[in-house]
Amino acid sequence: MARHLITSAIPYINGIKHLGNLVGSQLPADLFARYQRARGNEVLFLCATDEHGTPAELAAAKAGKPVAEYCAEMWEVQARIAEGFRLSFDHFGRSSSDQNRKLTQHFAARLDDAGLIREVSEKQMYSHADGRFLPDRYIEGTCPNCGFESARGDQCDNCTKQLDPVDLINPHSTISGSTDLEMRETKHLYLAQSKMKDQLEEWIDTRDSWPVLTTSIAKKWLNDGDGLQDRGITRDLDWGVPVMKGDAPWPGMEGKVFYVWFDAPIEYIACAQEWVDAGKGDDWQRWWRTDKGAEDVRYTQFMGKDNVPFHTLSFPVTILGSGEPWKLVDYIKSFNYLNYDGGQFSTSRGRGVFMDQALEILPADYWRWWLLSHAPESSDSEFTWEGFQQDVNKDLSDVLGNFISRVTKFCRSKFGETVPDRGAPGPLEQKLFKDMDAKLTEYEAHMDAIDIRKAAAALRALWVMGNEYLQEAAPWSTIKENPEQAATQVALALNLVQFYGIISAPFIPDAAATIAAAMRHEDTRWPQSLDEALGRLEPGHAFTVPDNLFTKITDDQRADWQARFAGTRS
Ligand code: B3M
Ligand code: ZN
Repeated sequence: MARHLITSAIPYINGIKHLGNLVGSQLPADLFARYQRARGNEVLFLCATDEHGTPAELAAAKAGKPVAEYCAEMWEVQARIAEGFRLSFDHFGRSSSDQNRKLTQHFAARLDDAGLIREVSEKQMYSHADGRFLPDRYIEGTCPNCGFESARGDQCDNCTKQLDPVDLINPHSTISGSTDLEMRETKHLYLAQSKMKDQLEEWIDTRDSWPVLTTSIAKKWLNDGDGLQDRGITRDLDWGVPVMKGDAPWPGMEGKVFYVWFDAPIEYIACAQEWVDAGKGDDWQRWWRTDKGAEDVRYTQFMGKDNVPFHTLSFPVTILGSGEPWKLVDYIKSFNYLNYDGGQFSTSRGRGVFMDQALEILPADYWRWWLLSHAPESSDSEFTWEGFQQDVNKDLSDVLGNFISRVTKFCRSKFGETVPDRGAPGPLEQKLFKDMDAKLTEYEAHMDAIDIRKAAAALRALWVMGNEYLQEAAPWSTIKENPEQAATQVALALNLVQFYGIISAPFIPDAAATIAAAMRHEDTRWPQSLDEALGRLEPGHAFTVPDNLFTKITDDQRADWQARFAGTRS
């Protein structure tokens, strides 16, 4: 039994995420976690909310609430929506937890002991109009690297370059819009990433199996000359992990907090502690400490491409620099962007479909199937309402749903609600077994490799094979001359229904559960072989006809939603 540690990038607390966020981290991570569990492997799947820094402060201010209260409420909201999408986290934590505060302060102390932290007295943007320093997202301006005009103080969304607020050209305050900014003296801690360059490069070079998207971004910032600059890891903010050296005060750092991107990835570890402290597990170290059993864990991270530099450079520096035996990531699955109807999804501009809205109009399986089968893996992909309607109706309703409905209803009308006796397979069945066997192997290989679109295509092909078989075998004709042959065909088709439920569960867990319940066979073990899987429902086994699994999206609905989501979310 293999052991899989799986983390999804932890979404910012500042509001409800859109479908582009979902498909770029939480949803593919859930697919992989469900698949590994189904294969009988041990899985720890963690996610949390990213609660510190300017995004949280700004959103709380906008909502007119104290930031701690705002975060607690939004955590509930995000947790409930995650359940709605059937995201099967073993724990959904919070980066503002005590566990993360302690661990973050611990890492800072270790890094300081290792000589990797230096104090820098620097000039920072101070806004007269706002009466405060302006870190990160409180400043926007033009990216010095690519010229993008709305680059933020910590990162350019256009070219993914990590920035410091002082790098921006024509900066202005995002609080007041004021350009009346002055450089003032303030002291901060810097993480000496540059000292770790060789060690980091060696580590990256031994990760030969990373996807191209991940490696290219990592290498780009490692080698572009100024890519691995030392970075400020503290901020002049109220909300965040107080800068302390372990338990001890850090002279000169009073009133400052760690930068959100310093403590956020540490939450991956703290979240495992939260999982234990919540009574859901009893040993987090065997997942995270290579001296305590984690050496045989395979650790996979999921994230959008803009998060890659922090996971390939900054966080590994934190871990490697600590000199402690923490588990490092084995595989980073990163994603391009999902666009929305000819533009970009945008949280700040409220453009696109947000997770709560999606669940209001359709069940989770519809979204899961479409998003995963169109995951932006090798390039950006686009959501359009026409495409969504067409693909969901075809794949889920015409192909899978229709097969299940025809088979179960036909059996009920001719043989009753039990699996009929099954004779020897004929040439048509032999051919089906052969084709399906090859396709199942292909499906598993793509799932193992986290090639999501290819996996979805293989799964769809398996559904199509069942339909084609039914069409050719035509038990509704066979039954007239050869009822025994028709019984054999129907018994096989019922087993296909059961089989589809099992292998489709990582993509569409609700439909899979409905199928298992209707077939009165809750045995969801992954197929040992095709033969074994297609023999699970024996003659005489009782079943029921499931309710219509997927209702088609009508043109009226589509037009309605298209109009409803054309503007911006208020
Ligand atoms: N919260 C960015 C995002 O939600 C950030 C990810 C942190 S992962 C440690 O896209
Ligand atoms: Zn840029």
